[in-house]
Amino acid sequence: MGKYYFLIILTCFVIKTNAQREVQSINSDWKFYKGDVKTIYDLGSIKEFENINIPHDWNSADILDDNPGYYRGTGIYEKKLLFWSGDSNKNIYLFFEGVNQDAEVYLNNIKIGDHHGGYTAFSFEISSSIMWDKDNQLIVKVSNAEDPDWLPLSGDITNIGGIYRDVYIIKTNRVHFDMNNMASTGVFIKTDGVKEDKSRVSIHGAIENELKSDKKIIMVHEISDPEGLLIATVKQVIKLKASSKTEFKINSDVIKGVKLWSPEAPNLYTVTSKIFTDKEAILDEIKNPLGFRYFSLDKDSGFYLNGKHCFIKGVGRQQDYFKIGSAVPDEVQVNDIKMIKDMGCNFLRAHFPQDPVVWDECDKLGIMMTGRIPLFDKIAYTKEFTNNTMHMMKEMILQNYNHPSVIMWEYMNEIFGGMDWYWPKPQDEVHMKKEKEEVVKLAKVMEKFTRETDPDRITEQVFHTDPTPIWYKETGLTNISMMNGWNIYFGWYHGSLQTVGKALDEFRNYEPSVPYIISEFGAGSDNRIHTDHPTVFDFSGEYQDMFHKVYLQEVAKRPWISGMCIWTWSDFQVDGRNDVMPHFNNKGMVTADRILKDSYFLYKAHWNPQPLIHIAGKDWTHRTAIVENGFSKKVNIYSNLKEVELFLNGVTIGKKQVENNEASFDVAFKEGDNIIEASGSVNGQNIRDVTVINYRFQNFILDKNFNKICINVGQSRTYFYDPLTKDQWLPDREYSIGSWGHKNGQYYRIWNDMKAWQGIREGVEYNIKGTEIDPIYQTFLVGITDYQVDVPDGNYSVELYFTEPFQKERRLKPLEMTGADSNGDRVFDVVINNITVLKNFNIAGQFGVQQAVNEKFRTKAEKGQGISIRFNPIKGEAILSGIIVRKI
Ligand code: GCB
Ligand code: CA
Repeated sequence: MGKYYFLIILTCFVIKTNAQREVQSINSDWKFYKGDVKTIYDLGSIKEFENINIPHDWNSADILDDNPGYYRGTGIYEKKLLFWSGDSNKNIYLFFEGVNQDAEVYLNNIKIGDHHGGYTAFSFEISSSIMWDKDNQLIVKVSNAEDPDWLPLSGDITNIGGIYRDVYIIKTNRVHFDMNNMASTGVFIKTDGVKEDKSRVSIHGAIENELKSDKKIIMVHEISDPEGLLIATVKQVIKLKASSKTEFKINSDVIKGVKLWSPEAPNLYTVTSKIFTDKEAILDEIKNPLGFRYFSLDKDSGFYLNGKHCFIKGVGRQQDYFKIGSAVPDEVQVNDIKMIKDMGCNFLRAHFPQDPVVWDECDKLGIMMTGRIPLFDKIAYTKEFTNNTMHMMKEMILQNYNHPSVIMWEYMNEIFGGMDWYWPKPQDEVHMKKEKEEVVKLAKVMEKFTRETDPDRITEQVFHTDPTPIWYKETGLTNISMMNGWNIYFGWYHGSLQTVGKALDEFRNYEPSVPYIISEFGAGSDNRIHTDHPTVFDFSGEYQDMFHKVYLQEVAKRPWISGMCIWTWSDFQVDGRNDVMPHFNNKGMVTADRILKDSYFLYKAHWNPQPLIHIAGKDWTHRTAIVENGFSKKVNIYSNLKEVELFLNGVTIGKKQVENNEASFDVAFKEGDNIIEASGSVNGQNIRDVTVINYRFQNFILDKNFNKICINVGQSRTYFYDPLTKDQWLPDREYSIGSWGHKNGQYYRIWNDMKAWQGIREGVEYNIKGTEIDPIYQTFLVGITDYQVDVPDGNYSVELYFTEPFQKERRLKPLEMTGADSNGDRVFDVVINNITVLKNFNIAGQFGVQQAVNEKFRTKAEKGQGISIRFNPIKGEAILSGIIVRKI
């Protein structure tokens, strides 16, 4: 009964809306096969189809595993589609929001079309291939294999494979707005005269008549204000020729008193475009966003929106989420934009055109955008490559032309990076000359093309600063676009935090006549790592905050900087990255699963005027302090209030003035839970933040209370918290009587003369296979012979953590001080309390390189001698990464 009623209602609904276009997602119930077939007719032989839903990213697992690289090849998607013959008088389209990277689409074994480039939408008409009232077989053959003619050719991204954005079916009448203009809406909206309050909306586009006869139609565009009230209508009677496309261009009358679009007040108007028959039956209807705003740039004072100075506060974003890779649902993307807004940002940059839902949300929330195509590090010199680059730019512009959020188009990122970083050095002069010439040629083509395609937006290129930024100036690349973006990583990859200000000035002086934006800057952090002594590349949240504070200060002194765009919004997954979190770039303001980091709140305090109090270090909930009795430690509060008061376990510690959005208190922590509350008031409203920090005190002298100690051997500054075991790993130290530590051995400090952290950063950056706690293995002592832990008498378990960090070829280089012998060998015995527990231990030989190895032993401490661990070298020097001693 219920079902029957539902059917009737559904039918009525279909009949009623029949006149207009219908848009429906087809994301569910697909089949997927990772592999290729010879021809489309061989699909029947595939047995291993997997059931999946869209969005789908076939690399979400293999970019996180320990094997280098990820599947780059072909994948086949299949879906059954049923079309009702009642629709046979319609035009039916498939609309893909994004498939990475090449797609071939077949319906019932007929090739419908193909599309290249992973980040733009495309659509195909399928009407003539449909079998009505029957199952239709849709096949999408996707490839993410390297394609020398298509961007991106490089970059810090994963070239994932898959239908990773929504797929839709669109049904229209035979007469409809242009469905054949690069998956755009077919209607393009411009505004003029906004500045003078004489706004005029001009609308152009095309209408397709797929009837075999001429047709007279009435085209209407209704402009509604943010509340939905109709404020203007433009109308035109058009005679459409049979089977043809007719272009139109039409202006509204002057509209006065429009509400401007801005980040503070994103007044979003709508243009509803309709086609009627001359009998007033509706044939088609689409909606487009409209915003009234104008902007300009000044080389000395930055960016102006609607005549007012507007400092650009941005983040860069990838489409990525923890463990699901690029297959990010719309909801997550929308939440991202909301969180970005809440952080106080007014700008978004991405390395590639974002999902349509992102552009929409930016319109709604008032986030300005730069649309960018993924051209990184290098180019190809072919005509195809140039054409493809233009093609992608055009798709991006046409598909997103109407978004008021878009202020800028960008086409090259760090384009000389390829020859600066990857080519064998010394670089080959001929090759370099050629690369420079070709890049400049392409930049000029792209600049002209972008300006012609959209004369109303700013054009931008983005440069890198190390080691040879001068190439950008020498080649004239800095004098082509309307805005120069500089990716500044001083105090991270190179330079130091002391040189940030100088660097900002230096790159501006390359081309003082061109407006300047910091298009990227950032530092990584892993919320398992914390420290009281932040140092470059330690991946502590404390260093990340310190880094960002310096940038905020230096930028504030320079009015000519149009804005700063943090790299990056969230930690994101990239197969090839190593460091403390292999496969992640962790420069995010939030983690890959969207946990807010302290830096997020630092910016929020600076950029979002809503009252905020945040206790920095809140995510460092489980701490260990190496202390004798109690101890005192600074707690920083990020706030935009004038004054904050801090309470420890309900008792006030005092009030402090907030300076530079920060107040700092000395807190005498006790062992166990410490309830920290910060509070203040503004306009009679009480604002507070509260957290519980648990301290475990580790006495310096190991006494009868000793239970367990975890030592991150070879790491002298940072604490590491393992969320799985809840172990708190302490930094290593030199031995002193009654305590623990190494008697000898060298902290291995990574060697790389290009990097800021040369000789500072402890350990190596490699992915250690077979573990999640890479930072324990990545840091180690070389040349250790004695480690001593002065536990009281009793029975203990001793767990030793090892890895051979170096490939043989590095072990063979004496300069690298890996401690291997001249044959690259390293063999040693391990003796615990005079018992040899590991004989001829050869890590590389037995386990391979960069493998996590741990060995557990039992031992007895007697006569007040504690536990002594000896490493007797046989070939080369011994190496040790970590120790856990536990009472049993
Ligand atoms: C850059 C790139 C970006 C990287 C970033 C980094 O300059 O534009 O794609 O992810 O550096 O974190 O190294
Ligand atoms: Ca270690």
